[in-house]
Amino acid sequence: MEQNVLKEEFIDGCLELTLNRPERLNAFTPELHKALRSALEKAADTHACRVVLLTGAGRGFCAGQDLGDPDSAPGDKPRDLGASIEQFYNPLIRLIRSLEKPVICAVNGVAAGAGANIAFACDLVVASRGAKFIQAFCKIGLIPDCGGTWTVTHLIGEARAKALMLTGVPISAEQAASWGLIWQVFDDESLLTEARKLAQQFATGPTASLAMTKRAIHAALTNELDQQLDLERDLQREAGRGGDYAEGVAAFLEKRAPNFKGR
Ligand code: T3D
Repeated sequence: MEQNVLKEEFIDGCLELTLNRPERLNAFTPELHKALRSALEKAADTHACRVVLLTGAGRGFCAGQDLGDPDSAPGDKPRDLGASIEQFYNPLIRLIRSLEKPVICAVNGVAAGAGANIAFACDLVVASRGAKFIQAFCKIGLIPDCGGTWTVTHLIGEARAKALMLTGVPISAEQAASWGLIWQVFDDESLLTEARKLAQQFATGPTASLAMTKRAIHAALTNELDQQLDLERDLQREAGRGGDYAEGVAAFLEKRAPNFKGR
């Protein structure tokens, strides 16, 4: 079994997770899936963890499923890919989306197949100028997974989603940002520093209300305006009962920085 396929570092409220199979462009094996799942579950259960930062080791972010993994290769009897999605990829995307703290993805290089769509499932995606995004699935006779057909279509619309997914054409980080697929592009050397700055902002932020904002934005993708207005009322009520609201207002009135506890 490979060692250390996921690097985990907890610094000042931020759990930094680095996919660590650089020789395979951080492609997913069952071991990597299990390690990432367990780290994210721990993040969910740990109040002191206020933000997660996901990135990749080496020159790539993630090339999706490891196509050379002996358990993944098509054999005489076709492997049940639906089972792989059910066991690994879908729970991962659900975990990222439902995590009650921001998940930042720092895409440090190529993001292909599931690697691209895992990035798009995160809350804030920043990328290095040299990164590219590839819906590689069509090149190997598969369909886009990890919620990509949903996320990408919502983010950039049907025409562009179809073009990316039916052709597998790579797009640059700049193009992804200009289309609204990701948040910001940084020079390769400064990506991690900038992503960590963003993480520090969240690590001292009003985590509970940020989680509610995340929930409301997700709900907006399917709600009618009336439902959304009701949801905002309910979540604002909840936010107003939290200690961070009282602290935020006190800090404003006292002209000082707030000391949010994330509650
Ligand atoms: O199976 C299931 O469970 C269902 C779920 C599927 C989800 C999926 O993600 S399906 C899509 C899988 N991913 C791909 O199809 C992408 C395959 N990779 C590529 O197309 C290219 O590697 C890239 C475009 C990502 C990067 O190209 P390039 O030229 O920068 O690098 P490279 O030389 O192709 O790759 C470097 C090494 O990484 C190379 O190994 P080597 O020759 O140096 O020993 C290459 O084989 C390896 N590598 C890259 N991607 C994968 C991989 N090894 C295993 N699996 C990979 N996905």
